[in-house]
Amino acid sequence: MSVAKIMTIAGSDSGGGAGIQADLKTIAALGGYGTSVITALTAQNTLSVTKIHEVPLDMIKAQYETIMEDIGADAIKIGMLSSAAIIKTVAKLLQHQSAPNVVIDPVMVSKSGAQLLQEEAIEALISELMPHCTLLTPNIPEVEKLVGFTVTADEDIRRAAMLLKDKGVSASLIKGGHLKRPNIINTLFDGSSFHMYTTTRLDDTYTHGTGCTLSSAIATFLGMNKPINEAVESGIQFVSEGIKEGYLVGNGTNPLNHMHKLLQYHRMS
Ligand code: PXL
Repeated sequence: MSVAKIMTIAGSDSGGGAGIQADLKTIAALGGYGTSVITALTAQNTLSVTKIHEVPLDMIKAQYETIMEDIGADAIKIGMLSSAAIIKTVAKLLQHQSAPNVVIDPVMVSKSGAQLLQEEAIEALISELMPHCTLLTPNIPEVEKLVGFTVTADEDIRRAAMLLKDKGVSASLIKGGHLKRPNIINTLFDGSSFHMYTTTRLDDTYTHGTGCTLSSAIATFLGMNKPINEAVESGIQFVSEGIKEGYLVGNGTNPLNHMHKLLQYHRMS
């Protein structure tokens, strides 16, 4: 049978809730075939990140090229990149093999507060990587760093999305979870029009891995040839359901359930 091939270029979360582990579970749960280019290892649980080890640049390149030479990719999700050198390496790889459907989650800080992208790498993210991006999925603190102004009102969100487009991003999904509003409003700018997705704010106990899961779900749907607005809507729904069925794992921010679509099987066992 044929299957959508989805590559994740991201960091490993040893605690299993975010990063590569969240991506591969999400891709599999949605019926895609996941491959991975690991950029960094984190020693991490639901409470904190205790250590980060970056993968050497030539090994990042080798993972990408080896996958592409044989398997290929219908979509690529990009998460934690850690340093400017890794960003430049990944940008060069994308440029060389003009990849389709590139979803970039501009990961900067983990839920537990660890710095996953060095501050001085933000400039490289903007200039080197954003021009390759089909969809960028920043949260509010991330978009503020990328555009350089405070984002609170709807008009700030629209202004930020248009500025991101000027910087080379085809489309952006600005996630409104950090804004102090009763509901969460996520705003998609598809390059010409705005689409708003309003969801109920759920208990934030089960939110470790939500950003990674959302971007890999959207990449999977794009790889399956869904139009961008449907991919985003289905991705948001997938994350909301995952939070509702979250796992009682660890003593910090618990992971969402990436496998909630398979609960019918779990409940039979
Ligand atoms: O949520 C951002 C993120 C991305 N990548 C890795 C992470 C996290 C958050 O914990 O661990 C590897």
